[in-house]
Amino acid sequence: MIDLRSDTVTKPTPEMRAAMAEAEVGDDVFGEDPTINRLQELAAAMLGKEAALFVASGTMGNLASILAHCGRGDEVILGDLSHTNLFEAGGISALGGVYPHILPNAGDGTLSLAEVSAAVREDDEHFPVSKLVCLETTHNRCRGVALSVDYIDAVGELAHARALRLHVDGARMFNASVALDVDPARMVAAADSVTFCLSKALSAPVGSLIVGDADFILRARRARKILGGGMRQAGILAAAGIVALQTMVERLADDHARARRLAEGLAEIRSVRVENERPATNMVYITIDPSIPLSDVEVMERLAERDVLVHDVGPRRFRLVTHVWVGDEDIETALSAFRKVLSGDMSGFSYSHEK
Ligand code: TLP
Repeated sequence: MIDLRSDTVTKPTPEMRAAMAEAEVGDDVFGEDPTINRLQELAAAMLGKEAALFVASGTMGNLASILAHCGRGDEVILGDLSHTNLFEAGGISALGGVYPHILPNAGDGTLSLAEVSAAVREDDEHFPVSKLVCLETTHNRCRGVALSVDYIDAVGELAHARALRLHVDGARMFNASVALDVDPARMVAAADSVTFCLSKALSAPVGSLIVGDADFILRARRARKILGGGMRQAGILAAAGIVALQTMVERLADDHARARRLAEGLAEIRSVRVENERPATNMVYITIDPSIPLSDVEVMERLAERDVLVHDVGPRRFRLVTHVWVGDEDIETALSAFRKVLSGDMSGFSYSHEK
């Protein structure tokens, strides 16, 4: 199967499995897992922050971070298309009593600085207390765009000037730093906290990290415990994470090149509109012309019959994500599957795919 649904589907590399088998472990709730400690030190050093915390997932990383920054009734400013707003089950409100102040994301993943500034509340008993701004890079629903360093700096400056903190959901921040060719620590220098994931494009089986200053990480550790995320001999997982950080970052450029080839090929198919013809990183978003007499489910089924899996973000829209398990030939096979399915070869209709 050529699984383009997400980079979350990547499986551990042989080197990761070997490191997992041999990992030295201990009780991490006591702070005694040497492999987790090593991973946390590595993550903090790579991102230029004081400390780091290993958590089970990106969702837990964002939630524990927001709980560490905000109390009940505090307000967080975030984008309408952010993963935290759309796909984290409203956890910040459900579990933290944190009030979301939602602003529209522009197509490039940014929030308008003027709108962020206007969203910060005055000190008045009628209002929630503004505490935090959240950004996302790369931005998933904004087609994998990477926020520029200047923009992250500007939001950090604005937030800090108003006594707010900045959290970055950097689930795919290494895709961003590779695409921008900028040092990861520099990229998030303005952020007070960052979540990044090991189990997406970096191909580790489980886990994310939160980074920030030492006091913040202590509070995040408490939040992780409340969420039931204090793990014991999880050094087995952290061992794969160390390999991921050491071996899987540079190669992300290959995924980005393949996403560009995929986008180019798809753009040649008449019934496909590629939303990001020059993908910034590893995601391609497409819309299928309404004249194609197949439902979204049928499109996916027909592609799956040709060994290609895509993610339905409907209606008529699909996301395709490249990652380490998708090679050059797979891209060509996927393009040929799209051409066949959308030209009706196997669908009982005739539709030329030529533009
Ligand atoms: N994103 C997943 C799905 O939930 C959509 C994917 O396939 O892209 N932040 C961002 C920007 C993410 O894209 C994701 C996962 C998360 C956080 C949450 O990470 P996990 O799945 O580890 O909780």
